[in-house]
Amino acid sequence: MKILVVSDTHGRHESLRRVLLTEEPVDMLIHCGDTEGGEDWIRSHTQCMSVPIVRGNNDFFSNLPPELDLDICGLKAFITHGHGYGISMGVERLEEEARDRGADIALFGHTHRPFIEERDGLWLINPGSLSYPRQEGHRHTYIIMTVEEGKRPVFTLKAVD
Ligand SMILES: [Mn+2]
Repeated sequence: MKILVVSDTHGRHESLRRVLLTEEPVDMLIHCGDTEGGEDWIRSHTQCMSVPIVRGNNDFFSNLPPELDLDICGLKAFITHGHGYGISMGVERLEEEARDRGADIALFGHTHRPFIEERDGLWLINPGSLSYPRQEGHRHTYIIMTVEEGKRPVFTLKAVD
């Protein structure tokens, strides 16, 4: 399975449009929150039928779910925006929650900085922001996650040119 993981688009879709042109077809598009009202645009501009999106701290009036636990090819993925776990201060509280849930992968956003790290069998993954990146260089980033039953997931960080 090829899964596109994005976050923090904040209603601006120029980069996401380019990512979809480059990466589709994908089997799943995961958005880790802060669509800022863009969820309808996103769902209608991808060919993908599976588009899990969680609510971010700027998604005030949405009825998106705050968090999701998904089974992806036998891997348990915990999806959250992350602001509820003090993610700007560090990943420790998120890591604890993900372990409590028995997750193999925690997907989050909020910091607008890409992050890929494996800690004792738990993957902590943040694709960064496709609209307002804050990491050095300020590139609009996303992650392609490749999963196959019984194999280790592969996470590739990519940037929009
Ligand atoms: Mn944000």
